Amino acid sequence: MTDKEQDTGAETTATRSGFVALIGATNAGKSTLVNHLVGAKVSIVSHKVQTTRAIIRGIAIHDNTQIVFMDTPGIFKPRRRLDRAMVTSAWGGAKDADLIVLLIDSERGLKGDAEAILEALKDVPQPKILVLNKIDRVRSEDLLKLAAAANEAVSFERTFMISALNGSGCKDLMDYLATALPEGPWYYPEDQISDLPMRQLAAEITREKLFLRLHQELPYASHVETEKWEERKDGSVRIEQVIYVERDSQKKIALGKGGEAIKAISTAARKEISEILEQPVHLFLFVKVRENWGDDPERFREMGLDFPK
Ligand SMILES: Nc1nc2c(ncn2[C@@H]2O[C@H](COP(=O)(O)OP(=O)(O)OP(=O)(O)O)[C@@H](O)[C@H]2O)c(=O)[nH]1
Ligand SMILES: [Mg+2]
Repeated sequence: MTDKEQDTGAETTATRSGFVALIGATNAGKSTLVNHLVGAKVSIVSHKVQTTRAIIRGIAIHDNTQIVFMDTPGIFKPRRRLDRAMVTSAWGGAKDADLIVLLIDSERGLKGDAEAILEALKDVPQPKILVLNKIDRVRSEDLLKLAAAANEAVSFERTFMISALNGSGCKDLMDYLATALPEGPWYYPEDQISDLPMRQLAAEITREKLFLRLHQELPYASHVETEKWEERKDGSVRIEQVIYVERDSQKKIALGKGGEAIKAISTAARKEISEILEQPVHLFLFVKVRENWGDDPERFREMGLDFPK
């Protein structure tokens, strides 16, 4: 048996592996789907738009196939420099993939960004799969109409209708992807589920709590970095993170009255990081004003984004 093969008992089957890029408008449910398919939280999710900022790889094994999902930032009309970097990164993810999955929020349909993405997809050479998500929210007649309209615009290999939230239709999608990817050795060790270092995932989790708790412009004006990570003798870990905001007024909102907001964010983040690490966590959050972090190449590098000129 070579390392490309696995003993299934009855016969020897070659392994398969490959990269699947999930692209779509912001808020379509890409990160929710990746987490569901990987079976663990690797990418943060919120009800707000533009939650994911850089490509996150979530790794799943289905039968003898290792599927590396690339969760990408939602595609939308960029305004700020960070927006441009996010959208460029999303299309960059598509370039590197064996298969492209376009995720559409069926409730929103082709309105807005989805239509422009379909247009741009026409020039993408890889095989493309259409996935209509959030079917728990729409009538089946509407789904069929949407599937027909999207298939008219782009030639998709297959169409799936799923709910990333409750998992319906997801097994069919996985069955298909597992056989559609090419034969070859696995890219990652069997037990690896993400390529994100723990320090960065911990910063992302804090950013998710910030997105969930704070409103209006603040989530978009903020950025979280893990600055210190200290394993302690008693088995706990001490983590220090900095929340960067752009203005003093935003710092006040992030802290909240009597520190109420930052305390709630910190408690929620600590609980989740501790569950993932399976060890007690002491989390210290600091809010710093850095006026132009959105134009600072160093911050982009930290996020895993190229800095657009
Ligand atoms: N009802 C319903 N809600 C869903 C489903 N999938 C995702 N959502 C919700 O849609 C919202 C956006 O989900 P995300 O996974 O963050 O979407 P995204 O495409 O990664 O968004 P960006 O990272 O901003 O591009 C969240 O509130 C999810 O809970 C679904 O199948 N049904
Ligand atoms: Mg996302």
